[in-house]
Amino acid sequence: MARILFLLALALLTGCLANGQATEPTYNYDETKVGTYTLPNPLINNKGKAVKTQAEWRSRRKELIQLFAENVYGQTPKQAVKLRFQTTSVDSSALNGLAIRKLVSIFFVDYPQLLPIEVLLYLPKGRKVIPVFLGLNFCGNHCVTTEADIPLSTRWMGNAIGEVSVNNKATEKARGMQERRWPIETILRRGYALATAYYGDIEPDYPQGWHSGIRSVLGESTAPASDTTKANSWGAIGAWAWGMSRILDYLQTEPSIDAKRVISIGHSRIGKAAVWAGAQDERFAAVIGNESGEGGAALARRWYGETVERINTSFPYWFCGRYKTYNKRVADLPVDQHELLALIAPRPLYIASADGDQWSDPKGEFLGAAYAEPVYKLYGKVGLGTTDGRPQAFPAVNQPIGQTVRYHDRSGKHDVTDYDWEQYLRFADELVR
Ligand code: GTR
Repeated sequence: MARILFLLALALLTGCLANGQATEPTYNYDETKVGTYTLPNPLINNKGKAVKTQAEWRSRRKELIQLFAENVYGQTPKQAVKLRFQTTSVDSSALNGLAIRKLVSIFFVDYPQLLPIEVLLYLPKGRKVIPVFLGLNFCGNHCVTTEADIPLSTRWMGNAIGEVSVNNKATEKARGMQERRWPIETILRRGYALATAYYGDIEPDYPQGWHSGIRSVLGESTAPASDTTKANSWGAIGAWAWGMSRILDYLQTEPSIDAKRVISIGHSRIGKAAVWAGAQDERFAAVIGNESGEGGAALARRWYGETVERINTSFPYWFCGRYKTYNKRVADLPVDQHELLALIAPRPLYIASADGDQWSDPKGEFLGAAYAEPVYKLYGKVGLGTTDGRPQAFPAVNQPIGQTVRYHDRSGKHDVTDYDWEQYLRFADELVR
């Protein structure tokens, strides 16, 4: 009996430690345990002064970006990087004649040791000046379509993806694996282009991945491998966001693309990057964060689903070192995620959750979007909209709400579905065209 109890205690203890939990859980699914919190006001500047005009917001905006850089994502290097765009293939009759398909390599001229970002671009045939959805993908360009002549990515891939990658390399089985998440033909038929690239081209998603990514040559993380705990060094999310801006640099040179209508889109960890990219880089005309969760749209102070402590434990290399110091004192963070979303204003923003994805905290994502409202108002825009000056009620599933800022809580699991895309296309038709 004593032996059984001992083994049970050991199992519980090691189980907890394996989950990164020392004494208490680092996530919460109990709404009654969320507690109370006070959010920082995006319209009070660092000196405590109220921000009342658009001109004052321009300065406040810079302060907020700096606060997110110093405390959450790390500093994005400001220096310009020389790029060379090389078109490696053009198929003027892709997808059974629906599309022109281009493969373009983005080379880093001054860093020949880095492999290029490989961009896959689908343009609807017969259209000029086309708005575009730009989103990174999780498993290589060969995953988003079954078109057999797209080269299989040779970059590092997570083995967790299953048989589709072996020894951290993609296999032929991966072709089209995430096709369902990228309804390319629908997107093209609606008059949009799609640009995508593997996020691992910018930085492979594992703790030492930065050694072969952009952070090995740019920014503070060129310091020793302990870099991810260095206060301001940028993390992987910052790198992926930076990479999105470099793809936008390329899109600006592509004559058939309407570079003033490039929509930053991303799911989950890539959703965090898509929002941070859109917040910093105002060339993005609109932003879509699909189930971006903790470190994305979800309020950090709302202790629900994944928490700051949990994400910093599981994925320390995604964020800057200082973020970890808030693990047990989230209330001391000088920012919260509604202010990240406010940085998108006055541009259109779509935040989406799924009711089967409580890890991302749907309500926290909704409130993140709702509390960005005052900044949209400063621009004479209605964001998500309010009732008696307060956020409106959390909507029922599959009930999109809002105006310049939109939100839905889809039924189903953590994913990107046709339902999500239908809302994004409608949003783009109404607000980006
Ligand atoms: C989870 C992580 C989330 C989200 C997700 C994903 O493990 O905790 O924040 O990023 O991965 O990217 O699918």
